[in-house]
Amino acid sequence: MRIVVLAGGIGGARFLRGLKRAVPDADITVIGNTGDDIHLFGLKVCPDLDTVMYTLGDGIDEERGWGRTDESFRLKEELAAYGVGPGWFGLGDRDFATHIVRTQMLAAGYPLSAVTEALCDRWQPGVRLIPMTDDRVETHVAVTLPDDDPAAGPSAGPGAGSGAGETPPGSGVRKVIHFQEYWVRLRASVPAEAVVPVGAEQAKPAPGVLEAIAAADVILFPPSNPVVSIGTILAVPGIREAIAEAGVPVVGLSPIVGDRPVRGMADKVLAAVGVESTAWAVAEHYGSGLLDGWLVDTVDAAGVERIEEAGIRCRAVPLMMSDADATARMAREALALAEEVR
Ligand code: GDP
Ligand code: FO1
Ligand code: CA
Repeated sequence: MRIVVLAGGIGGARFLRGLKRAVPDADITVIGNTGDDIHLFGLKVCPDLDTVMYTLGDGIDEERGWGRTDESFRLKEELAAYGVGPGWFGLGDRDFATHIVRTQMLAAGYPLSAVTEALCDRWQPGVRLIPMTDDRVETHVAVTLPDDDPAAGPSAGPGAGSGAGETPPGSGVRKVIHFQEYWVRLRASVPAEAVVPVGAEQAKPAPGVLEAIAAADVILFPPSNPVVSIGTILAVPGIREAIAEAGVPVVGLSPIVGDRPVRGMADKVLAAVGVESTAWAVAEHYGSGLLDGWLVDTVDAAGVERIEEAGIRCRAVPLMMSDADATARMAREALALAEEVR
């Protein structure tokens, strides 16, 4: 069975581990989100691709869910001693090696998809991992920073000037910042006013992406972030259309359980696109034009009828990826629902 999975970081990676366990002989292609990518210290960092690669290659720090096992942060400390930041992003010593190899290969002219394949030669994730695009796409978030935020700049605060385009003191400073700064430094502590996948409109699907979708027997949306993970992948022109036209079941699993994200702050970015933090609102956001089936957690069983009325076949099953067996059961449920709608 050929399965295509659109994946972000932790939610996507953990689901994939369960999927591999549920169907060991499946041919799995993962289309990875690269909107979270960031350039730091001259290096190209691809958090979601690395999270999938390390998780499936047994190199992930299980507790954090990102970065390497047995990690240390001595290089980061040395950079900080030179006053070189950002200090808020935890690049570990072992992880740095991945970014150095990636950046070197990109500088030598290899596209990101080829670099990712080379990195996966080491990690043997047991799936084909393809970035959504080889082009640069960066998710940015529009926010109003409090006047006392270090990034608010000199125009903020009492006594600050009020030149053209500046925000009056006391009302905060409107800025567009990188997604990682919003997520990691600010911990989504201010509302996301807009989420923009910068560069997506001009991006082309990476080689193999459209081909894998066209050849798939089933397409799965794991419980990844619907806005900044799966939403960003779908924003690359051609990918959404290819999925809708593939003519095979498309089944998703809700990352929202009991009206909250299981982990992280997906509710903040859902609000930015006008979507409530509920399992059914996320299903309706994808829509019946894209989704054939949707799994919600048993605690959200009351919403099943509403989702089915929207033209999406829905089942309520346990959706907590608490261990490998529970996650494999989720994967089996997703594939069973795919057979029901086929
Ligand atoms: P990120 O890039 O690391 O944020 O990871 P993803 O986008 O792939 O997934 C993030 C989403 O995974 C969050 O919105 C979580 O709610 C969801 N998630 C994490 N663990 C679980 C779980 O055990 N069950 C479900 N249903 N969702 C989960
Ligand atoms: N997430 C954090 O919350 N704090 C970090 O310092 C951090 C560092 C980091 C380094 C490499 C990497 O691959 C991922 C890292 N992440 C970190 C996770 C990641 O950037 C985000 O949680 C996701 O992209 C959110 O979707
Ligand atoms: Ca991510």
